[in-house]
Amino acid sequence: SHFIAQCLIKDFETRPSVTHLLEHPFIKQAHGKEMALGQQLSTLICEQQDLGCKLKTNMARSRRSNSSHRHERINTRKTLIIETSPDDDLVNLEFLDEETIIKHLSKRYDELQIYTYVGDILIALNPFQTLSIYSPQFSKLYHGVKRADNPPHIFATADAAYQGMVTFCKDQCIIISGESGAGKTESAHLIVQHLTFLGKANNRTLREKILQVNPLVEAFGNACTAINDNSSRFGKYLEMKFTPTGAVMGAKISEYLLEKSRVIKQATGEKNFHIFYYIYAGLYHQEKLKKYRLPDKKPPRYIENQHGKVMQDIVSSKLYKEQFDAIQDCFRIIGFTDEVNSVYRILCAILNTGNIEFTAITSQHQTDKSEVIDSNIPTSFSAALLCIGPEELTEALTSHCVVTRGETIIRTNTVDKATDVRDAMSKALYGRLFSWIVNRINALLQPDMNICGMNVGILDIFGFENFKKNSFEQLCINIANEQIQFYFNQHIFALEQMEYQSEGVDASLVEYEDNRPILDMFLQKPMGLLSLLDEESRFPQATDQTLVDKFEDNLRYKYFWRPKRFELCFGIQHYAGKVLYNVNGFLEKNRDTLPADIVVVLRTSENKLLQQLFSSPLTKTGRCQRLVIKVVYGAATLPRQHSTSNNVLYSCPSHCEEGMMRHPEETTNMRRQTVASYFRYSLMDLLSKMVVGQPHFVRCIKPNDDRQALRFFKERVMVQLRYTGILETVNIRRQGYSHRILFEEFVNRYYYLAFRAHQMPDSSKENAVAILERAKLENWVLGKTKVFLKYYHVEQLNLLLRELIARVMVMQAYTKGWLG
Ligand code: AOV
Ligand code: MG
Repeated sequence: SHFIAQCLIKDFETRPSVTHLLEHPFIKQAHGKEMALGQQLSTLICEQQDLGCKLKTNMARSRRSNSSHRHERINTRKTLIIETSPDDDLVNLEFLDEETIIKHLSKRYDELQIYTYVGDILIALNPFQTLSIYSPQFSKLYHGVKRADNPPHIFATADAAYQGMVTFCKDQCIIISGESGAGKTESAHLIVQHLTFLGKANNRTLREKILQVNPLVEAFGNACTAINDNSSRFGKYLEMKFTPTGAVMGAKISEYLLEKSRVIKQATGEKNFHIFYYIYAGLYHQEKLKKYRLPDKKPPRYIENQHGKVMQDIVSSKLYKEQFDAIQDCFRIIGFTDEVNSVYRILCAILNTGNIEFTAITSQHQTDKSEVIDSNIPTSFSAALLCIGPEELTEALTSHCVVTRGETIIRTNTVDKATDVRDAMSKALYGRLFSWIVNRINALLQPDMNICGMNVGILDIFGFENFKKNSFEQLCINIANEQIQFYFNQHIFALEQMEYQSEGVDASLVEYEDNRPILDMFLQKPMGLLSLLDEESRFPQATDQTLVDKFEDNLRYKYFWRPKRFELCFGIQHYAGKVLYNVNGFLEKNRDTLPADIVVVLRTSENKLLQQLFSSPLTKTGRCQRLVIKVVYGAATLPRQHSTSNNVLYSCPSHCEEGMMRHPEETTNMRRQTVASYFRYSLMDLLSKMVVGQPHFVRCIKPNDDRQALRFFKERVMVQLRYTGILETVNIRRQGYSHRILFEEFVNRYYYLAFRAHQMPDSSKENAVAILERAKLENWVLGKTKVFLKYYHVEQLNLLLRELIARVMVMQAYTKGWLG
């Protein structure tokens, strides 16, 4: 309906008034989707008027001119020039080697062309400066046109996903990868921006709500690191839901593995999650610090920069204050109610909890007892904000219950133990609050369940990290990146080449770096690194030393090394480079225990939100059955008949069979969940979501480490191109056939191009050939059961189909005298 409307619009261009046509029966009857089409048409007419007919006519004329170089002024105020160039797609380069690719990317970067295609994959170089190429005019420019008509752009990728979804009623998935600071999160924002533009037929409020989701979630999940001032400290999969006619109708976020340890401690030069600074600065300026029981002379310890910065830095920051206002707006627009007050109370309670300090009590009989210092002020503040008793909280922090032979004994905590309990409580509060916010957003943006819609998923995870000191968090982040790289390889290389062989198609094979052995080393059971970590975490006597020894004794892989026998570190040769990990704290971080005594106290809270957070274990209810995992891993994108034993298949973690996943911190009688096992589950859950959609890849590249505009460091880019396999990708896109469609599906989709509507031809090979010939495509081949197409063929076919249908509709409209 969208393109019929577009076509009609073109026809209406010369007519003075068109609005009466909205009421016309043709518009109302088309496809039985009366209102959708009517609204669509009305929106397009408004857009048309906005843009000015002249511009549109010029653009259409320019497109018709079919020149590869064209100049267009699309913004009268800024006079921006849009120009296509032969190196927009690296596949078109005559000579192909690393040097040539770098030379072209560098030249393009100098000209601020940060985007380049490799066939259907988009390379995005981080510009490290604000570019004026993301305005609504650009959204219009990249809407529903042939890709080669415009220079490469992130909007074109979003548009391809949207068009793919609407045309074939198939879910889509945009996978954004790249190292930390390469521009994944910015790209994800731009994709959401363009998708809300494309799907705007429905309602404005919803659009505004969806646009607030990323800023809100990122205030809680992003933080300043040594590499990126706005680094994602969690993985995010945002699904935008659309009606069958392409109107946006809701959204859903899934979050993965928030780096909770950041709440209690940050590495040198790094900061806590953004929200803590926003709230402190915001409340300071509103003179509400007292209400939330926060100190006004010195910032709370968790956000006090231990590295030389002072209170003034936080409260005088205009940015923090403005962000606080912006976050309040986000909450309001998305539809949060008074709950926001409880969110602030919990955040402030966490800050107060961090200020609780302990001292040892030494008496004749006991040396392992601790008490709270400073007349309990932070403790009582924290307790007041959490609506729990201060004595109960103090008791839960400084002692714990042990049940032996049916008898409950109370044992005291040492200062170290009490400090650990305090920090565990802060982490648990923050982690659960974050999950609650995500769940609440999902409830508020849930689409109408009666409409069977489709979605475009956007994956933005934490990028590959290699700091001076790398810990358990970096290990998890880097394993997740290995997994995404593996998925890319599977999709681009492995599956394609397996199909050439099984279908008897003669196409040269491309060699690529398979990172499956590294993933095996991490994920295999029972001898993979994560399993060994879990095993060691179950021994109370285990130490960092025994852990790293265990790794060294069992991991016989060339990707693993130990620099020196007695040092508490090990190295991994990841797909993206060597990383040295320090095992200090690995076991504790993996166990991530929250003492039952704290849960018991928090459950007594009178605060409704807190009751919700702790009333029952938070669960992820992903049904993670063996079958799902089998499909997820490796065999995922293969058609069923090719699901051979060659594909990677990892066994499902035992807990998945229960159909639910407990939060790892929860202490139970069952065998306790560790962060590693939860992480493994999260990866599977993420993949199971991704593989149902048609993937689109965006590969973000960081041109320099100084975060400077217009600085292109050849060596730095070369490394990223190498480990992401760009040269091989160019090769396979040039030589290969990225689309393989069964004859039956092909004929069903495109028969209209060669047959009459009522003919309903057989889904035979011959009919597929008839369509291909009629469409005048070149360079396709036939397999035993499938048509093998180049990446650009599908776009050509779809455009032909759209044009044909539109022409027929307009002709019908004329024949019936509606437009005459
Ligand atoms: P990341 O998501 O890949 O890192 P970001 O998307 O946060 O990286 O980008 C880092 C910074 O680069 C941003 O804060 C912007 O300043 C700049 N940037 C990136 N893309 C653009 C763009 N298209 N236009 C202008 N500036 C841009 V991490 O989350 O750390 O893996 O964990
Ligand atoms: Mg990010």
